[in-house]
Amino acid sequence: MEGTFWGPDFAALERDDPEIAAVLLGELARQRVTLNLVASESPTSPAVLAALGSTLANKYAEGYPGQRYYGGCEQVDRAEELAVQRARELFGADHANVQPHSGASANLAAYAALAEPGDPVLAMGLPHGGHLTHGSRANFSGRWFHPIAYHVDPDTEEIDYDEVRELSLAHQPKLIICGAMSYPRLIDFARFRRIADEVGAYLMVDAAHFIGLVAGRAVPSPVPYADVVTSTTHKALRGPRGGLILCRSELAQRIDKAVFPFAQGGPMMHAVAAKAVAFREASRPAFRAYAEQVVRNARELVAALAEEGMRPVAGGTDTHLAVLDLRALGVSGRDAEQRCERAGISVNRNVVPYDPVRPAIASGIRIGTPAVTTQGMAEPEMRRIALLLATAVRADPGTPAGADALTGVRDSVRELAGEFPAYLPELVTTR
Ligand code: DSN
Repeated sequence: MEGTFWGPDFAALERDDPEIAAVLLGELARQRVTLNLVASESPTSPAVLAALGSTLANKYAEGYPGQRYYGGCEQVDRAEELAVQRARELFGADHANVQPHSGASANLAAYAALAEPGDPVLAMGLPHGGHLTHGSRANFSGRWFHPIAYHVDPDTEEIDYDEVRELSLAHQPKLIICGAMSYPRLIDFARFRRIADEVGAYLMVDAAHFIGLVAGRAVPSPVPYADVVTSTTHKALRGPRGGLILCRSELAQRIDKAVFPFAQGGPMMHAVAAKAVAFREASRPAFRAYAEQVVRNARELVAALAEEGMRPVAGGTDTHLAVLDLRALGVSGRDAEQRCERAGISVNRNVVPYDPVRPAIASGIRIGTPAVTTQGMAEPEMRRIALLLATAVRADPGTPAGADALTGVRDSVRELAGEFPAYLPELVTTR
C-alpha cells in the first residue's frame, strides 16, 4: 500500500490544524507517562485505531447488510458481515448486532425490544454497582419504565439473590437485568435465569464491564443464560468505543429493529470495522493470556492495597476491577481521585455499598487492571503500583510534605510507565 492514501495522515493534520494535532499528541503523551487504573478503559491496538481513522467514516449505511437505504455499501456491508460473524463465533451467540453507538444505546434498544413503557424492570441499584441505564430516574430507563432496585447484602457486599427473587415475585418484572459497573465478584447467571423463568421475565445481562474477560475465557459467559446480552466494545475487550448486542435467534428481528430504526439512524461503519478487528484480536490465544493476567493482576493489586489499609468491597475481586473503601484512612474518594490525578495515576471515586457520603464525594475509589495489563505489566508491577497509589492517597497536597510526596510519586509513575509504554515510541510522531 506504499504511496496509496488509505486513511490517517498525521502530517496533513499537523499542517492543517496544529491545535488539534497538539491535542492528539498531548493525549498520546499523557497515556504514555501516566498509569491508567480506570476499570473501563484499555488502549486499543494500532490496527483498531487504523480502522477507526479510515474512509469508512464517510459512509452512510442505514439498514443492514444487503438491505441498506443508500447505494455504495458493498464494502461496509462486508465489514459488518465480518463483525457479526466474528462476534457470534467469539461469544457462541445465535445473533449479534454490532451497530449500537455505545453501551447506553445498546441498552436502550434492548429495553425497546423486550419491554413496553411503564413495565416493571428489576435491576441492581446504581449505588450498589448498577448503571445509569439500569433504572436511574435521571435516565430514560427510570423515566419511561418502572424501576425496581435490588441490592448487595450489607455483610457480604455480594448480590442478595434472595432479595432478587422476593422482589421478582412481588413485582413480576417484565425484564430482569444483571451486570454492573462496579461489582467485583462473579455473577451467578444460572440463579438469575431460574428467577427470571419463575416469574416469566426476560433476562438481560449487561456485560459491558466483563465482556473482554468472557472473550478471553477468564470468567464464565452469560450467553447460555441470557435472552439478551448487551455490552460496550471498548473496555477490557480493547475495541473501539461502541456497543454490541448478542441474543437468541428468536429475538434477532426484534433486537435489529430496536437498534435501527427505533433507537438509531446510520451506523458508524468505521467503528463497525474496528469492532471486527477487535473481535478477531480477542479470538487469539494471546488475548486469552491477557484476560487471565488482567484477573491475576487485579487480585494482586487488591491484596497489596488491602495491606495499605484500603478495604476491598466484597472482600476482593474475581474480575478486572475492585472498589476500595478508604474510610479507615480518613480520605474521601474525591480527595483520593484528585491526589492520584496529581501523581499521574487515573482512578475514579466510587461509592461503597450503603455509603453514608454522597456520590460526588464518595467513600471509595474504583480501580481496574485492563490498561496496565495491556501495557505488559504483571504481578511485580502491581506491587509497585500499590505502593505508589497508597502513597498518593495518603499525601495531603495542602502540606509541603504531601506536595513533595505527590511529586515523588509522579516521577516514579513516569518511570514505571516508561518501562511499559502504552504505544511503542517508534509509532509516535513527534515534532
Ligand atoms: N462509564 C462506564 C464506566 O466507567 O464503568 C460505564 O458506563
